Amino acid sequence: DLKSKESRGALIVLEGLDRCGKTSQSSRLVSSLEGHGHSVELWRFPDRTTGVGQMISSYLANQTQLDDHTIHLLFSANRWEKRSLMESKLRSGTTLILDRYSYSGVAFSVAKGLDIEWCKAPEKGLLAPDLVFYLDIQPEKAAERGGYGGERYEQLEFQKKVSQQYQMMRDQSWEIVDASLPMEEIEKQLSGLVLHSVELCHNGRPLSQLWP
Ligand code: 2DT
Repeated sequence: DLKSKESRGALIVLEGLDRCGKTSQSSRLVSSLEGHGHSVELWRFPDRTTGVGQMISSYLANQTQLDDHTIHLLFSANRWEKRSLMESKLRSGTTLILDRYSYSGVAFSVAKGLDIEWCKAPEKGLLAPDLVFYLDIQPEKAAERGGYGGERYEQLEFQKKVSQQYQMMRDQSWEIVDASLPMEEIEKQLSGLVLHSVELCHNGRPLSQLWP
């Protein structure tokens, strides 16, 4: 059951707007943890490799149109299809670094106008992260970084709405990181906190479920 006291890996989530740097930071974290001798994997959501993930990917590429509720549930289903593997990895002692998770699911859909409680409901029962980082950047600054790839949500006006939703959702447990700092500085902040969290999990911190 979820209360088992065996040594387990930590579930770490990185969230933020497009171009906030979370993808680079996720892979730096993996290297850093490996360097400390930990077993660690980098996962990202959406996971575009599954059947559901391919539907999401073509929606994001504007190749298909879907009702806002429908795509919301597909993003959630894409997490549910990975849930049992996620739990077994964690229980076997592997730490998982997630590039986006349920918070993206809620922030992006609520930014479109969907009801927040409706958006949160299908996430209930997924594994709760041990640590959530929010890489904080002004939408305008993120847009200046360039490299929006032309996917559906990569537009300044929409990113501003997503940013507001993240601000609404975040609580005291989140680690807010200034994403405009130099990469090395951010990396230092993140890896210190992650190593601490990994230690807590190894020492028996119980796994819990959304929404805590
Ligand atoms: P990437 O550019 O990081 O691949 O994200 N999104 C993501 C949602 O709308 N709901 C979700 O549940 C998740 C995980 C964020 C692709 C885009 O999909 C959005 C950006």
